[in-house]
Amino acid sequence: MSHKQVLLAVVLFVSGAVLPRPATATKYVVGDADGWRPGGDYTTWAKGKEFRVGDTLEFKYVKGQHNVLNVTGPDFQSCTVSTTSLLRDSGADVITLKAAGKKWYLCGVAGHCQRGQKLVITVLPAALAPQPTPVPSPPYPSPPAPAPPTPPAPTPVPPVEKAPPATSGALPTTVFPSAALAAAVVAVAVAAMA
Ligand SMILES: [Cu+2]
Repeated sequence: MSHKQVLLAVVLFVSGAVLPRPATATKYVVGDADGWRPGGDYTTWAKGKEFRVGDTLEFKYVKGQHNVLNVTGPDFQSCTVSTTSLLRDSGADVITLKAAGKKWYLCGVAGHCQRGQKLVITVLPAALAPQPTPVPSPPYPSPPAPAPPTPPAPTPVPPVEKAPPATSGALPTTVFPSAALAAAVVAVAVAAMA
């Protein structure tokens, strides 16, 4: 293998097998298919999820029927609608989590917060840069990485063979291609000169 081919093989292997996944922000749809509504269980929905700075929350609901307020912990507990709360009411409110810590959201429509339309989450700092070994040791061995495709072998260039020494006793029974080629070239050259 030439250096070029080795390099190509390494590039194919790296890009196909061990390239780390890019760290992307996660988009959470609050309540998933149920959306943002009274009677939703957003404590259960948030359970086990890892919210990080840079992730987004999307509150989906019928515009005009609900809204989204970003409130304090005490207001969250008491379902108090503060006039200074961040209000979103587009029906598809995307909120980017910009700082770590607890965040409290509720619907400001009368009675909805009391009926469970409230969400508290804990936002973690942004994920660190990709680690060299981000995967925890799995309980079972990982499947072997697929072998990189073998690039087609180049057409071998026959080395220029020197004519066997005239004193050689045993003459070859086969004619070397290069010898035949040389003979043909000589023949053509002679013909051209004639
Ligand atoms: Cu509501």
